[in-house]
Amino acid sequence: MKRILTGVIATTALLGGIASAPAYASPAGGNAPGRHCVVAPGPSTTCYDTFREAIRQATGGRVTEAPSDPAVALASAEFARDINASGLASDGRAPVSSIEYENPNHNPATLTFALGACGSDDSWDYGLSDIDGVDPAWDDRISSYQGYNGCQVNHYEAPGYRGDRTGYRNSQKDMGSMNNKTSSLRWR
Ligand SMILES: [Ca+2]
Ligand SMILES: [Ca+2]
Repeated sequence: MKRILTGVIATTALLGGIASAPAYASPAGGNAPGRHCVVAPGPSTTCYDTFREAIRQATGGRVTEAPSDPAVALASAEFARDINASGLASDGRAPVSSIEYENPNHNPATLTFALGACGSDDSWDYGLSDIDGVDPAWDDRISSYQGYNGCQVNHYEAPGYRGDRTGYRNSQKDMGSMNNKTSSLRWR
């Protein structure tokens, strides 16, 4: 099933079975650089002061002891195991699909997409056609990323999955020519 996040139009029909995910409040001016933001189905974006709190919220309280430094978390096999294991729970909450980072090498500000796990085939599972719809502060800002729960991520230069792209990958510490260009994304 494909789920499309337009950023401005979100209906329960579009979101199917994950519409029952816990409600996340909309940000109230919480998109300043340096924050740790979580995108849940809806879509809704909520930002937190610390990476640990963002991960706690993104995993529905299942991962409470994430390292406070995102780069340290990304280097931790235990953290990856915890994030993937948290996606196995069938409580209606969407598992973490990927974590996107402001700078290369997985730091310091983060944007966690908790849209769901990904299937094993080559068709895409989730799409965000314009990152402005969830957080304009993140347009042309992503510089590294890591997929979880079976997800590979494709990053596109322009809205609507157009322009240059990274191709579907599980992780990049350095996005090369796509550094600071992402305006739309797909997960598979
Ligand atoms: Ca950047
Ligand atoms: Ca762009």
